[in-house]
Amino acid sequence: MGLLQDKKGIIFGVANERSIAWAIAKALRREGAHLAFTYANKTLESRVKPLAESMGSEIVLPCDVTVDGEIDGVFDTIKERWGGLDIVIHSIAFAEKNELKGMFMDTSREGFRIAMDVSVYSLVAITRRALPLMEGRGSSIVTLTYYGSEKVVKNYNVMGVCKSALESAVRYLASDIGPRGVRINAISAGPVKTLAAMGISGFRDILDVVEKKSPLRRNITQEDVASTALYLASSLSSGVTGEVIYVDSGYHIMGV
Ligand code: NAD
Ligand code: IMJ
Repeated sequence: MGLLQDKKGIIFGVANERSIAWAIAKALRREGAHLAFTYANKTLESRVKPLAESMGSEIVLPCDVTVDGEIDGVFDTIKERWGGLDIVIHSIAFAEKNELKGMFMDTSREGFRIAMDVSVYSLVAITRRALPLMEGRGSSIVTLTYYGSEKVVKNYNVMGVCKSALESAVRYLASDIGPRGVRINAISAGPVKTLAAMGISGFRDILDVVEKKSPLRRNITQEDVASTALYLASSLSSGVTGEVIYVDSGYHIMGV
């Protein structure tokens, strides 16, 4: 029997087969979970649907997280179809491309708002709606963060400020939902080549630095992240909440 036999989970943030969310979905499915998927827009619908169908998922729903009505629609459907929910994977981030270069101090008011809305507020909005379906069944919420929340990483700019807020939100949400038996944690993943890393100038150099300086002397893979997500989604982590767990080959522990 799998670690997640007959558990019900929803995955936010699959864009393609390279997405961290997709690797997590595969790991959860392997352990027996039934999964629902959401997609951000029409273009992604055609990418996400075949992936979801390839693992026998029957629930694939539109959800642009900047639209309250779409998040409502997702949880209305989950309530109707499943009546309850054990796992939420939040693997979403977005900043406008021009905000991910140059100086942080040049971040526009609108660029800041959009990045915070999509990358941080979405976790709050999702958690609030998921809670009634998740309480009292040992459920777990997992989100994704990055080292740029705590140290300055070139070009990460407003996303770094968003990830600081996201990690803090994980702690406040953990305090809110813990008494109702629901856990929430973040995985701080090392750099990995996905759509969200494409076209970022200097990304190759960052991968090289991690390979040279991290204790494990290698970059991480989506599967490394997925294994930790599986642990956080399952009862193996039943005493863990409000935490940020690093899956970064140990990179963040190093000084000079
Ligand atoms: P990805 O591009 O595959 O995933 C990002 C997802 O965010 C996409 O599926 C996209 O559709 C979704 N998204 C963006 N705007 C949205 C909106 N308005 N509504 C709904 N969904 C929206 O890239 P990824 O690397 O798998 O990123 C997943 C998570 O992992 C992000 O939170 C990212 O910050 C985090 N992360 C990535 C890395 C890395 O190096 N790739 C490292 C650490 C953390
Ligand atoms: C992103 C930008 C700058 C430096 C970066 C990254 N480094 C890493 C990332 C060093 C590892 C990837 N990452 C951790 C992210 O959270 C990416 C978020 C992101 C990426 C894009 C690219 C395309 C776009 N908007 C984006 N918004 C958020 O238009």
